[in-house]
Amino acid sequence: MSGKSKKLTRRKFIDLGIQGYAGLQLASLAPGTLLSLSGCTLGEAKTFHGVCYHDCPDSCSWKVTVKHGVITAFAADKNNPFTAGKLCGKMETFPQDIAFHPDRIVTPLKRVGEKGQGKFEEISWMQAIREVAEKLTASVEEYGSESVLPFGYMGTQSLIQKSAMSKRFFTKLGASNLSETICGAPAVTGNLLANGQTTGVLPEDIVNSRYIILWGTNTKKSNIHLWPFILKAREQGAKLVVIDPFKSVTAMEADLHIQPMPDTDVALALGMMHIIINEGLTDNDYIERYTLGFEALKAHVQNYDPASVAAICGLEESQIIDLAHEYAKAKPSLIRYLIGMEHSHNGGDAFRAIGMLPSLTGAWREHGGGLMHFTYELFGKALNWERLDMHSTLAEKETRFINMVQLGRVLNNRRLRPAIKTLFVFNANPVVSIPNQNLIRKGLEREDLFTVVVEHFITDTAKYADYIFPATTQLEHWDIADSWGQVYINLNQPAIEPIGEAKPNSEFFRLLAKEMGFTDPCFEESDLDLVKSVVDSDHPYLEGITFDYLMEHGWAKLKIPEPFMPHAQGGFGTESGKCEFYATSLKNNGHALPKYRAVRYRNSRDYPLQLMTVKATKNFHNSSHANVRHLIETEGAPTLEIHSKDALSRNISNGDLIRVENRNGSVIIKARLKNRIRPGVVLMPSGFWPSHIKGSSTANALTNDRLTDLGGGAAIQNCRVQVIKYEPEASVSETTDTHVKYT
Ligand SMILES: Nc1nc2c(c(=O)[nH]1)N[C@H]1C(S)=C(S)[C@@H](COP(=O)(O)OP(=O)(O)OC[C@H]3O[C@@H](n4cnc5c(=O)[nH]c(N)nc54)[C@H](O)[C@@H]3O)O[C@H]1N2
Ligand SMILES: Nc1nc2c(c(=O)[nH]1)N[C@H]1C(S)=C(S)[C@@H](COP(=O)(O)OP(=O)(O)OC[C@H]3O[C@@H](n4cnc5c(=O)[nH]c(N)nc54)[C@H](O)[C@@H]3O)O[C@H]1N2
Ligand code: SF4
Ligand SMILES: [Mo]
Repeated sequence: MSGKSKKLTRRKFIDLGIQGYAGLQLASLAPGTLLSLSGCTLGEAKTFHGVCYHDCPDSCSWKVTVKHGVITAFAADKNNPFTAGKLCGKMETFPQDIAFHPDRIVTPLKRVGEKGQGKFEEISWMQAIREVAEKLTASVEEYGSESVLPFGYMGTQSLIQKSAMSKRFFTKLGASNLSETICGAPAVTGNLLANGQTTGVLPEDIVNSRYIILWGTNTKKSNIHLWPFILKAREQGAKLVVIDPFKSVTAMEADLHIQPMPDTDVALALGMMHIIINEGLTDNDYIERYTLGFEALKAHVQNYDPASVAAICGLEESQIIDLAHEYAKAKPSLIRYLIGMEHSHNGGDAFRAIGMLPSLTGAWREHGGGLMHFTYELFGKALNWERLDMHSTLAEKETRFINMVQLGRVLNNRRLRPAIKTLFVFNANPVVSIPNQNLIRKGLEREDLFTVVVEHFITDTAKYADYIFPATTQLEHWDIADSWGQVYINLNQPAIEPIGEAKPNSEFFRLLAKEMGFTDPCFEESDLDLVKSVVDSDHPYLEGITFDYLMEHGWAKLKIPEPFMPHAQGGFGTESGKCEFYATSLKNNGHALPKYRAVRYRNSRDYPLQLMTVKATKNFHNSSHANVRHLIETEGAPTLEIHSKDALSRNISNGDLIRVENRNGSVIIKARLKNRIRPGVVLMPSGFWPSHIKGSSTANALTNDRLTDLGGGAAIQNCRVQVIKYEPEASVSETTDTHVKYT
């Protein structure tokens, strides 16, 4: 970044910020200096309520104490029983790591270099908004409003800054819609087909379970606040089973780890059904009353005998038989799934088939028995969503949907009518997080593409922007959060003034709406108005949970009648009200019953290994925090898990630098031979920023934008690669910006 801010230099601002956070040198700094940082009045220490903004099932509550405009304490809210007094390691030092990060963007920026080069100059908000509005207006006039694509995702999942104003803006503009499919779409679609809702057993009720299967979810890393409840269940005698092709930190703790080949879970579930049905381990009364299509399912699973399933999954027959017996006989038995295995070709049907198991055994009848998936539908019922997005008052026409998984393909598709000419990226870092990194970069390089990014940092995506606008963090703005993994609603109060000239996402869209001449009153609503409107609902789950209540307490548990046993007596959300083993609506496209479909790979001789790229990092959250030095150091350089058999045949030893490659790209990384993965499969963490890595490519440089069987999700894991020992003279450029050291 070049140039100076008109007020404070960026460097000085950050210095002040860090001193401010540490709460040091209060005596030696004139109060006025600190005031200029925070704008807060002098006086007593004040504590503010807040909530973690990450796309995480836990949505932890926190408290921020500010004195003399300086943050003096930042910690988990000890009163919230789910947060239980602890944020995860990556969030404990959030204020200094993110809000006061020395690379934080503090003014709007305009590109002066080549696209992707990352050269910008500072520009005032007024001027930048004016220029963006002019370009947008001209482009919409020439190419139509659907040539505009908003690529906004879950960088913050709190409701106001996620999409409240942006949704209004893009609806009014008539832009293309983004299908938000990178996370959850196949899992939800699969579960909905079977059960009509994803809400099952509530997280805290897992303590009542006596047989717990964590199926394709790495709880100890990705859902850490559920773990203590699992430990409690184990203290009371529960057996813990983990089903995961990788020996994750969670699998290491299990009583039983079942390690199938990736993307074969649907076959495993159908194989379990084969045994449960044929051996009469079913709850026939439950099936009779509350399910549909049992006879069709019974006939179908005859194809999934233990021998066939063992061959598909790469397991022993006895493992499948024992698992089916134990699961069907244990009471209460619970299956916990979340996201992991949805990123595969068979992902949707895997979620559907597994979601049927509790209805076969009648597990739903027990408190703590059944299926645990998402909780967001409870908030869907309780909160006032219509007021939030105002869609019905703003939409003038139906506009097309663009699948976010295929961003690279879409940006490079010259036959698309209209082609994407303007791209807004906010709450997202697609160059890192979306499949086919190199195709996305190629699309972002297009000279005729106008790209606007709203961010905290110049990410590997923001480097391609024509304009970047500085966004506030959760410490600096109002918000309110629902959750997809628990049942607490949280208020987020701003604790400090925005750093530099940062503004909330909502304000960016308000200013742009004004400049575009959008006069609808809903663009005038403040963030505080929006927060209040969300809880303006008389749903019984919100009884007594008002804005005033949240101002005082910060969070509240939804008033859900207890014990919550949603399907003890049926009550499924499907059209029939039953658990549907057979989906009549899909009769004509071959999807009426869940089915294993083998994927055929081209060039499998050249690329014989199956690559899994998962969120295996403890210290990053997707790509967030992957630019925080101490977290990078704690995490260490990314490694490729490879079985010693596959390594040996390639003359690769533990710690060797290797090149992982396929037709999409190549990644230079170190080998790790811990045999936590099966032969034939390799695993690499996603989340690292390409610009920090030798070779400038990370996991998604190898992945395909192939879609899943259901829900239009990303079949990221159906990816084949070859692995070779890295020869430094190979034609891979090295970056100078290397934070991750290979020593
Ligand atoms: N290979 C592979 N790829 C994957 C996955 C995988 O398992 N393997 N997992 C996928 C999954 S499940 C998900 S959810 C996606 C996540 O993908 P993304 O949603 O793109 O998540 P992040 O990469 O963390 O990027 C979020 C960005 O939002 C920014 N941000 C945070 N708060 C704000 C704010 O208030 N305003 C603005 N304007 N910006 C903000 C952060 O700085 C960050 O750069 O990744 C997916 N990608
Ligand atoms: N530390 C940390 N926590 C996070 C995140 C993060 O980036 N870092 N991201 C957050 C987000 S956005 C999400 S969506 C959640 C996701 O949380 P999870 O549901 O736990 O999903 P993943 O982390 O994608 O994968 C979980 C496990 O699924 C396994 N898996 C992959 N493919 C298959 C398969 O075909 N079959 C089976 N049985 N298992 C498979 C992987 O090996 C992995 O160990 O975590 C959230 N929490
Ligand atoms: S990332 Fe998840 S576990 Fe960590 S503080 Fe945020 S909500 Fe809690
Ligand atoms: Mo996700």
